[in-house]
Amino acid sequence: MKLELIRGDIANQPDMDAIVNAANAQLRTGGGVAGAIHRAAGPGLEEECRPLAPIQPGQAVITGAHQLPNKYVIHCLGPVYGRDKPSDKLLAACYKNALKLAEEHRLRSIAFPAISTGVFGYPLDDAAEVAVSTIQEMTGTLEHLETIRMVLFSERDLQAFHRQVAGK
Ligand code: AR6
Repeated sequence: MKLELIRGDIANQPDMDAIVNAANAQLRTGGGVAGAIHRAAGPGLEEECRPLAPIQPGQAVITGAHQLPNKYVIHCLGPVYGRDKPSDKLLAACYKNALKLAEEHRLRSIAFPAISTGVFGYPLDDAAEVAVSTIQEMTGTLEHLETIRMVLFSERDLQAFHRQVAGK
């Protein structure tokens, strides 16, 4: 399994089987990642999401990708930092549950944004530590996934993830 770190837009990852949405509990469009994904996917995505909502912090659900170039969108509800506790366990559960869904669907590639680090206020370095360590812990259980890509929005975010992978 290869862990890639890139700077980019989660809604523009055409070579990935699935992209992960940093969703809200109602699985509606919103700002940030959710806004970008729903805009690119078109209204069919929100329609497919409606009967699956609400979801709980740490939970993940899978839908089709509609007008996105991917096969699936996996929607995760990250913890609101300081409110949904324990935040680190709930954030780790997002990554674990998304990876489990990807495996169940025999996907070979998945791209994640830095869940909870925008509107939900999770400090970036701490979130990077949870994301990278959870992905590394799950590696042994992955049969189908070959590529896990973290798509970071800014250079600063990308560097925080690089530091985690380098163990610094
Ligand atoms: N591609 C990759 N990363 C992005 C993109 C993008 N297009 N846009 C923003 N980011 P957020 P959350 C980064 O707020 O904290 C929504 O309104 C962003 O800089 O999207 O889990 C939902 O409706 C940040 O580092 O997700 C929820 O209500 C990270 O992605 C709520 O926000 C996550 O930012 C979810 O909050």
